[in-house]
Amino acid sequence: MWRLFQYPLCPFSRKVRFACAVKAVPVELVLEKPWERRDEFAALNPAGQTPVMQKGEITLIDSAAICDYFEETVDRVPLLGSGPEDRAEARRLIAWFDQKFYAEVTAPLLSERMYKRLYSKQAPDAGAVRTASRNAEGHLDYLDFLLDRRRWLSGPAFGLADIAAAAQISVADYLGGIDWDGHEPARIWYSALKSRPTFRPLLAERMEGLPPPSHYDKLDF
Ligand SMILES: N[C@@H](CCC(=O)N[C@@H](CS)C(=O)NCC(=O)O)C(=O)O
Repeated sequence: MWRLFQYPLCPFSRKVRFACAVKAVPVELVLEKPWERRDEFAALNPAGQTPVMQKGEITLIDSAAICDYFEETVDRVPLLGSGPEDRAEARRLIAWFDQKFYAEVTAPLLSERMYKRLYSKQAPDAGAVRTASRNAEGHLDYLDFLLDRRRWLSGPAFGLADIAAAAQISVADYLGGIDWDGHEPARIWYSALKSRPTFRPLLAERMEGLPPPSHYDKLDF
């Protein structure tokens, strides 16, 4: 079985887990806290980042490379769309969430509300949290805009763009950075994802010492 080195609030690991669940690829979770800088983990991934997937002699690193690998090797449930234009649009949105949303929302929230609280024992910087939440608001506006025009984020079919977005948003939501009020299209889309058996195990998981807000795993939020 594939082993996935991850921790519960790593959005890139959530993306890989969700994609593997949809493709029915069984995965064994291995807890890895990248900030602990374990030598054995550095030997596996010189970048020292989660997620890493390993099976026998094969080591896969980077969520985009990992998702591409399973898209190429597992026919079940294609996740990138059928034509080159569909795939380009899906990849644009995957990069949007992996890079832009992560830099503007998820990474500052992880730093302020997870890392400082659990590890460096500092108070969060309220200004940084406010800025991340304001940025999240802008991203939800963009989701509403897309979902007013499309059934799923990159087009008519559910795919990796939805998975990448749900991975980032679920972590930001866990950390209290998402205000769903006034975002009906995004809320309906996220509620549909939350009800999927392939996504529910992610929502059931908790980061030790850091409980999520009460609405976090509710279908009606
Ligand atoms: N591009 C990478 C990003 C992975 C990433 O940034 N992982 C974070 C955890 S969410 C990490 O390991 N950070 C520790 C570090 O960069 O030293 C991917 O998509 O897998």
